[in-house]
Amino acid sequence: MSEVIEARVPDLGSDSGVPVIELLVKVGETVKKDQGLLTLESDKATMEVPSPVAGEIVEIIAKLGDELSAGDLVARIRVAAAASASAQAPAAAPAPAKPAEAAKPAPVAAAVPAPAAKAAVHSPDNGELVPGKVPYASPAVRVFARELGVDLAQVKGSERGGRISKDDVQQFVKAALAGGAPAAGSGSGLNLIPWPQVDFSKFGPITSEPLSRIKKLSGANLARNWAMIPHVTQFDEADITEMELFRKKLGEEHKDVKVTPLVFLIKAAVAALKKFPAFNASLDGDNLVLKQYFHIGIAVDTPDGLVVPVIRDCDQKGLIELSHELAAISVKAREKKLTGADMQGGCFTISSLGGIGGTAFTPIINAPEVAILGVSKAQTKPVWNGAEFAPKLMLPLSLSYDHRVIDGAAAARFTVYMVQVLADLRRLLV
Ligand code: CAO
Repeated sequence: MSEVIEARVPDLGSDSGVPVIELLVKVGETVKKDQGLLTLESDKATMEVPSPVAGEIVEIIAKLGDELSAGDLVARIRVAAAASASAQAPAAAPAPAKPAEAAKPAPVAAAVPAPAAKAAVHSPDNGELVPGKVPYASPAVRVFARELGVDLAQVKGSERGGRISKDDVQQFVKAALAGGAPAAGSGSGLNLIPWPQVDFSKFGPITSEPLSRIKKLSGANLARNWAMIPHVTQFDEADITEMELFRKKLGEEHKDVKVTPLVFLIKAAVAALKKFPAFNASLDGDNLVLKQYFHIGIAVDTPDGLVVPVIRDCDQKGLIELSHELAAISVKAREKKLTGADMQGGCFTISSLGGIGGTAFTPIINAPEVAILGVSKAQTKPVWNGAEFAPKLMLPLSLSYDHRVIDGAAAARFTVYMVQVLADLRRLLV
């Protein structure tokens, strides 16, 4: 019977966990020795974890978003017959037998990377190559392509074995800009003209500073989401006059935490997500993945840029518990202590600029979510009640939604429902 090998993360040269940004193989797939299994991306480098042997993927343990460190288990690989003998060579040291594994029929050996395996982890700076990946390109080239927004699947590699070089990516971009790339006229690609190159110092004194890491990361995400998702924004206003009285009362009763309108918005959003499940969904090719959990992302403004930590299971939490969690994640965000895990798994995002001002805005959807709620500053306005104008505290809501998934009528119903809930919180009990 063929042997099953454990592929583990090699020495990353750092103690902290590095997030998995890409899974490069599937269960059942045949891999070559040294073929990339997954990609890790730290703030300094992108690295692939190579397969220690040629064989078939039996199980993939690591998931997208996991933070991995040296020695963590990535996958189990059944060694190809020809490679079986070499897999028992010293580089694939036998695993300390765990009782459960010892009972399994196939012998399991851990391919704990020998020191030499470290060379298979590449940073964008050293330009080394990991073979066997489709699209076949080095981490450095993939980082380069990602920065330019180039889909490597569309680029033809000119190097041996169809490997894509940096030059191939540059040629692809040049051809696209000249209108000659496959993208032009084919309905794919943006076919944009180049970004204006301006020497601003010709017009007056300037200074220049690098964008923060958060701005660079969030900027790339925002640009992709804005370009790829057909956004429509639906506006409405909620009468929160009574909600405000209740909020102030709660604030007096709970002096240890600040209760802001945002926690009421979280509860109203959860109620609307329950009533309109298409908003609690993500597109996966031609499928819509409907989530049965209610994790809400909150856009938090920090000196370094925008981050979106996620509050989990908001359907199971009350206003005070949510207020404590909101305070905790805001502090964590501003102290730069959020981990990758804190920002994953969101279903729907709320971006509240209400504490600052403004009447409305068009928030950008936080993909793969399909909708985001923007909240502006509540103002007292005269509202006609059928007999007279009465002063009411009105809260402006701006719901951006992915029109591929959500129709305009559904978006209008969603916001109308949120408005009803916020105007009369008893609806949360219905
Ligand atoms: N209307 C009127 N007042 C509001 C309000 C609203 N919609 N929302 C909050 N307020 C009030 C609060 O009640 C609080 O008043 P007091 O100081 O008198 O108690 C004040 O504004 C400040 O609130 P806050 O900002 O501290 O708290 P919050 O819960 O509303 O928001 C947080 C928390 C972390 C979301 C917020 O601080 C933040 O970072 N917002 C910016 C998000 C952002 O940048 N979005 C843009 C995304 S698109 O680029």
